Amino acid sequence: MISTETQNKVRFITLQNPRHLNALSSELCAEIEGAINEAYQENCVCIVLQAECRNGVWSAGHDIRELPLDGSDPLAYDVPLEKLLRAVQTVPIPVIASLSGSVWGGACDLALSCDMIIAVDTATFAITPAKIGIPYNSSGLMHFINQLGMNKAREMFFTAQALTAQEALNVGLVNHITTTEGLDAMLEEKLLDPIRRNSILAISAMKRQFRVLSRSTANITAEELEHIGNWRSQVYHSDDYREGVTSFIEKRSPQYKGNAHELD
Ligand code: YXS
Repeated sequence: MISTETQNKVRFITLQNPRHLNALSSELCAEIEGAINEAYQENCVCIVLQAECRNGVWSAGHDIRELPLDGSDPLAYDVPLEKLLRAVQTVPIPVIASLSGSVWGGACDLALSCDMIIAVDTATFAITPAKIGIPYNSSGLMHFINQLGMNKAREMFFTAQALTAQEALNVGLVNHITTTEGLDAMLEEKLLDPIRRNSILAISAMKRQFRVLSRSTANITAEELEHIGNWRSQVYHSDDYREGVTSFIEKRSPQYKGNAHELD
């Protein structure tokens, strides 16, 4: 249901079930989650989620046919889709959603869970539980509130209407939009090449910090603050940090050798 490819330390994970509009079945969610963890274990510096679209659909969201009708929570903590969303948010390297089509429901939340989104100008974004009578879960609502602010989040959930790519760019949901023909080139130029040139040790520490800070309400626990301090200290005591500073002074490109696992 997926294919994977590595290009110069970046792992591309492609959803390949267009027949079913890449509906996020338990099987597909588990395959994507496994590929994400594998990319990190194999020391990739970045992950790109992309899809083979049909009818302009990147993914139609949770497989509706799998939604339980026995009264159990369709979005419980341990359902495959929720485990996938957490895997995207916690894997300590950047995950980029490259959207060549529309995302619906849980697929919209999957895109929001990524660190950045690049999309074609015909992409649309819809979160549709209200259309299907589903009370979305709190962690999902928090994603949208954090990314979009209360009013835009409430509009998306209450109307279940799709945002256009331009509207998504206007509210900061999307980092870049481009044409279908220009998507891969812009992804490389704007995001992948710069990330490849930078220190993955520093990036990984900051991804871990973003995760803690984005989940914090008004107060962060003392332990979380100390954990952040520890990640940062490991980086600024690292060879990468010295290499970053030295290479700048010596007017040459940095050659980083750090590894995200050093912070595990
Ligand atoms: O009739 P066949 O067997 O060919 O199947 C049809 C659709 O039933 C099927 N399909 C899906 N199957 C399972 N889960 C889905 N989410 C899903 N979406 C579609 O795919 C075949 C082609 O669909 P069709 O004819 O409607 O294609 P289309 O090109 O006319 O329209 C594409 C869509 C995506 C606009 C349309 O299929 C659609 O609106 N799908 C539902 C999108 C949606 O609401 N997704 C949210 C799923 S629930 C979820 O993600 C969370 C639990 S929540 O709701 O809380 O966000």
